[in-house]
Amino acid sequence: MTGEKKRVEVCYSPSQWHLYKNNYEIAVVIDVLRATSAICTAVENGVTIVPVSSVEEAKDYQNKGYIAAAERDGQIVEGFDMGNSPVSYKDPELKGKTVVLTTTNGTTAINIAREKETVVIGSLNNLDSLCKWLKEQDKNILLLGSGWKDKFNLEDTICAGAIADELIESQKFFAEEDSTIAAKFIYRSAKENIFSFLKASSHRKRLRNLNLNEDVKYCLTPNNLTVVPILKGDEIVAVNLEVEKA
Ligand code: 3SL
Repeated sequence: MTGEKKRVEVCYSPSQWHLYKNNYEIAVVIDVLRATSAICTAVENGVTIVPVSSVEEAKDYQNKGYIAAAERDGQIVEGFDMGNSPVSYKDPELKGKTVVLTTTNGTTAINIAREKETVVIGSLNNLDSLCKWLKEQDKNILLLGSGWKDKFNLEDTICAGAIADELIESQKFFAEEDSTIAAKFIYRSAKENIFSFLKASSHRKRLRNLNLNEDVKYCLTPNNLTVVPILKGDEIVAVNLEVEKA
């Protein structure tokens, strides 16, 4: 540890990445509904995830014999057996396997962030263990919300605000951007009941219309997982919390 405070900031969507990206060693990619919640669930269950941006790339992997999962606009893409419902990644049959995954926003955000030295995956599900690990790193951190098709969304902002709040409160981090201050206050307003706070939000409505309310409840449950998933080459695997530093 240098003893010097490090910086933590929030970027609301991949479309703003170029405005925020400089001077951070760690990027945390967040897509609460549902990509990064699904990835955290998968990795905790011993599944390796290969995130790809397009359906075509996922198809190429599938043709080579990989298990491939694809979601667009909340639905499983035709020709794929899986999408990004977190619960589907709890299947004991998947343990020890690799799944190639593409989603509308989350996997693209991961691939945008991969220019950083370290990319880790955040969700409400792994909030506490992720914050604990981030506090141990002594690095500058950018929290990237995946948003919806390049727009701001509330759920990723709440999660980013929760992480920023915890890191700043530890006195090891500071923030200067208004995006971070706003995310922190949105989180503080939402934290007692995130599910009801998001009632009118666009993505909750979209998923409700697809009968995916149970997935939403799962994704909005803080700390039901302890994994910290990290991008290593093309694969997302679990950080070994006992020994690993970024
Ligand atoms: O945007 C994404 O990456 C998806 O998680 C969206 S959805 O929750 O499947 O609609």
